[in-house]
Amino acid sequence: MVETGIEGVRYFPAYFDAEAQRALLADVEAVRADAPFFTPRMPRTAKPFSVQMTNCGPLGWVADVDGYRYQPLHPETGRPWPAMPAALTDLWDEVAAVAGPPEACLINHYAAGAKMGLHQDRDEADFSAPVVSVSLGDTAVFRLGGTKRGGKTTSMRLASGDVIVFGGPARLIYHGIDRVLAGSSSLLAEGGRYNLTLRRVTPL
Ligand code: MD3
Ligand code: FE
Repeated sequence: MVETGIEGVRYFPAYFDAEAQRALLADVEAVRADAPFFTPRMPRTAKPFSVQMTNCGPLGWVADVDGYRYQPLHPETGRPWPAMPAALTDLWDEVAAVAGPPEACLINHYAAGAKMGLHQDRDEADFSAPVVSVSLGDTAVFRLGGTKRGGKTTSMRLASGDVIVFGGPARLIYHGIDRVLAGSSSLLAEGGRYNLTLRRVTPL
């Protein structure tokens, strides 16, 4: 574990080795075969995100004209989200330091050119548990700010296999992905990046 100098942010570079990354990639491919990626949209304007999303676990995060929310069913197939892979619940048990299991794993897919603007994650009913992020594939240029919009920001690179945990005072920080560095990893044959975020949604 590496101290980031940002209170509440714990960084585990190369937490997953190459073999574990390939196993996790197979888990993601099994999830997407059952729960296809959908294109989230901004509430009201319906402007599409450049990132595609799916989920596993009992709840999944969705974004459409009606708003942002967690729900138990895929918005397009109407089926429950696939089960959370054991490798992810094991990761949560090792790094989250809370009593309950993760309830949602949001999977973001960044194809060439995709990015994510600065935002807070605040659609959960309880912020006492951390958010745990796993990166797979091409390296992302990640931006972190403070808990108020418009403050100073810092940049970090998240590479394939890296885990980063946001808890306590960092749970509500602004964050986003400026860009993904094409060709920086050979994990995905087609290039691009997956990010998996494990979350608690309901109070413990
Ligand atoms: C800090 N994902 O899914 S991961 C998201 O790489 C999201 O796809 C980005 O922001 C991605 O909401 C960034 C790092 C991350 C994820 C969730 C956080 C940082 C966070 C939640 C709270 C604070
Ligand atoms: Fe986020």
